[in-house]
Amino acid sequence: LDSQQPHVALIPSAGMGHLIPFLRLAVSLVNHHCRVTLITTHPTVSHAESRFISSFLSAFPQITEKQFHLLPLDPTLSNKSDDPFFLQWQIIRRSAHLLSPLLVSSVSPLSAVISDVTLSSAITPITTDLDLPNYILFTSSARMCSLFACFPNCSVDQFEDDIEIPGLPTIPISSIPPALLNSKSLFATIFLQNAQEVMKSNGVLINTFEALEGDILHAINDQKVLDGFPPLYAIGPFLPCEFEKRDHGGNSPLKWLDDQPDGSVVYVSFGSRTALSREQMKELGNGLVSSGFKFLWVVKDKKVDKDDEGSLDNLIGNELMKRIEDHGNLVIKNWVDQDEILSHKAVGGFVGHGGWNSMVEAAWHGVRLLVWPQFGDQKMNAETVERSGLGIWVKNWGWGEQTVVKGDEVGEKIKEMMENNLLKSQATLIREEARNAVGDCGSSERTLKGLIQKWKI
Ligand code: BUP
Repeated sequence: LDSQQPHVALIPSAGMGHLIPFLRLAVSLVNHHCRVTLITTHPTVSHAESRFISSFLSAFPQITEKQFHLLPLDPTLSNKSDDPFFLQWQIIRRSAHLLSPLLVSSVSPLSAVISDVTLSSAITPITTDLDLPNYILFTSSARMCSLFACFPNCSVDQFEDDIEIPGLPTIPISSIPPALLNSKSLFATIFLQNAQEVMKSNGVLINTFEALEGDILHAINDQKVLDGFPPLYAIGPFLPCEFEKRDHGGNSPLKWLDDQPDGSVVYVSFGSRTALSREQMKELGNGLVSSGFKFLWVVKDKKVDKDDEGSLDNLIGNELMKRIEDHGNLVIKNWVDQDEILSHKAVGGFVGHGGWNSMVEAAWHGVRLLVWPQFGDQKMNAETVERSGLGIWVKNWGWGEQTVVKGDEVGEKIKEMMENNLLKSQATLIREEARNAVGDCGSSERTLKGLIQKWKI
């Protein structure tokens, strides 16, 4: 074994928005000559997670898999959330003590453990006990990280005004993830514990880059936001990889995209765990048709793919479905290769929920955005996207479960996004900056190399 070769263990959390960045980070570490151990949780919540893990492991036989068999859910928590992914985070946290033997029995000793931020307060005691360098992957924007850093100093129950973030613009109360507004909620309790514990970590890695969130990265790293916050390593964009490609059995949307004029198509997807209400789905469909732009719409009906079995006609209704198809549009209800779509020259705009991975993917491909936040960190992500000039969002559209936005309004906003030439040129510029960031002398590449250097014995 090369004694100079760092060995890194990765511990992802549940949900594609958490797994995908870990797998992409793993590939990047391998490309930078690190040895990688991936901790895989069993069972997973969704089919998509299992499929990605197995295709990843067959593409990278040099990566060691350590299977982490989870305990059952603490029965007292089963009524605390209706989100199976959030409950799985609790299961992983509860099972964390079972990780110790997986982290010590490695063939070569570990140089670093990188775990998802949703698990940090459960994992830090384990890494401390084993005397292992402990890093966190913050699976959201730097903007959200600024709230995370300040959260222990905020008195949640007094959240009435905008939240002061030292060194940065304030965060409007309306953008704070609703679950954080009740200090007694399980989500707020865990968020707080993670924010406290992260202070003991050796560093925080994040999928963002200078041109997208430079001011926020500097404010955090200059200790303006919070004195003593660990170094924040911006090493994005994380690049989509070959192992993620899927055989569509001849049904790839690419064939349809190939027939559309350059930059003419609106791609619509609300991520892997957001199902819009039936009513909102109909309004969105009407809005898309009324925008006059061609669209490719990925529909989801249930939070977890295993439960999502209804037919498209049932979901959208025959009448709307017919109008959509008569106008020559495409609606899909399966997992698509989002990277393949965003990189297609026919795609000109993206209507998305503000999931951070998707936002960074849009930046990577220079596709302008209409962000429509549904829950969690998504309004904060939308704000950061708007500030960068990559997209727009409508602040008064409210959270997903609270309001139904009318089709006409949606159609108008889509038109505004697609017809805005400033957004278009800014998106092209950000694409270039994203590529510079991970290029040979780019900021993210230098940061990652410096970090790996620290891990060498
Ligand atoms: Br759906 C879907 N194909 O069909 P986000 C998603 N993705 O490649 P989320 C596909 O999943 P959280 C599909 O490219 C991105 O990498 C997409 O992550 C990919 O949102 C990932 O964008 C989705 O962060 O997770 O899934 O809602 O809210 O936890 O960030």
